[in-house]
Amino acid sequence: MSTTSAQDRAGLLALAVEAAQEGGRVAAEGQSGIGVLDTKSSPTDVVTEMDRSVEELIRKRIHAVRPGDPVLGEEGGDEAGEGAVRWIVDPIDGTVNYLYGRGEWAVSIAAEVGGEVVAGAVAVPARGDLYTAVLGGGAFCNGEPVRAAAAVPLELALVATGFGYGSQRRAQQAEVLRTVLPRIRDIRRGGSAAVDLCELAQGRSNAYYERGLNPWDWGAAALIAQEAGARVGGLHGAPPNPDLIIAAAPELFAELHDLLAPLGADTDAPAAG
Ligand code: 2AM
Ligand code: CA
Repeated sequence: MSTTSAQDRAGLLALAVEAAQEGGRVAAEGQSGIGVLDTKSSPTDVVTEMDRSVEELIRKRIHAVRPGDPVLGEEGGDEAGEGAVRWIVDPIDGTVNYLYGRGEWAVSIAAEVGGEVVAGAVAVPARGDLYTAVLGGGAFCNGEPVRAAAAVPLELALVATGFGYGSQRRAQQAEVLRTVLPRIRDIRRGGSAAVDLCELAQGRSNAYYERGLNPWDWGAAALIAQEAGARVGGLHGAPPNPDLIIAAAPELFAELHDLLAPLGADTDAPAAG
């Protein structure tokens, strides 16, 4: 386990929570304005602008307390620093939901030490929910402990997933789903990877898988799911990675893994023509 003490991790979590909640407040205030802004900027530009400014605000918050720490963010990229903690930030996860005035979007902040995430906070402002975890300390929603659902047979599993933005990737994801859908209870497509993993952590689904995520999408929420008792990983024993992430109670993880691996769930469709 990490070299950080429980006290260190609690301190890092407190900063992650403060920054996620402040970022969430600002983003939530901005959401209602989308669509009624001047005609020069498209709604997509407005969301991109909000992503940027919320990430900037989060970087400032973190650096006010820990000036030397590097930050990896979806918008601002990998910013170097001498500090021992690397912060992994997704200012708005679920941007399409955000754009359409839907509630399923999150601000996600993880603190990583020596390559291992030791604290994570995911704020879901539209619902007023805050998910938190520190490594080895369990997972919480609004301060109450949460647990992932116990394993069920695959045919009884409610499985959350998401689809990429590119057409070739989506074609392959539809192919995979053609085999998966008849074998499970049902599919949910929420639109935010961070929320999907947090809901798995509180038993609102049985499993989750998705291709094409980046570390900021899963950083905080994967720790929350893991601390809630879920196994979170890639194919063939790999850690979560952009090719594929799977999360579920361990026995169901194995079953879903063995279904997905031969289907090429970690690949894209060949180019047409
Ligand atoms: P985003 O809202 O920050 O873009 C939707 O299935 C989930 O996957 C969201 O968490 C979304 O993050 C993420 N996602 C899907 N495709 C992506 C891509 N091509 N680049 C970045 N994030 C992606
Ligand atoms: Ca994201």
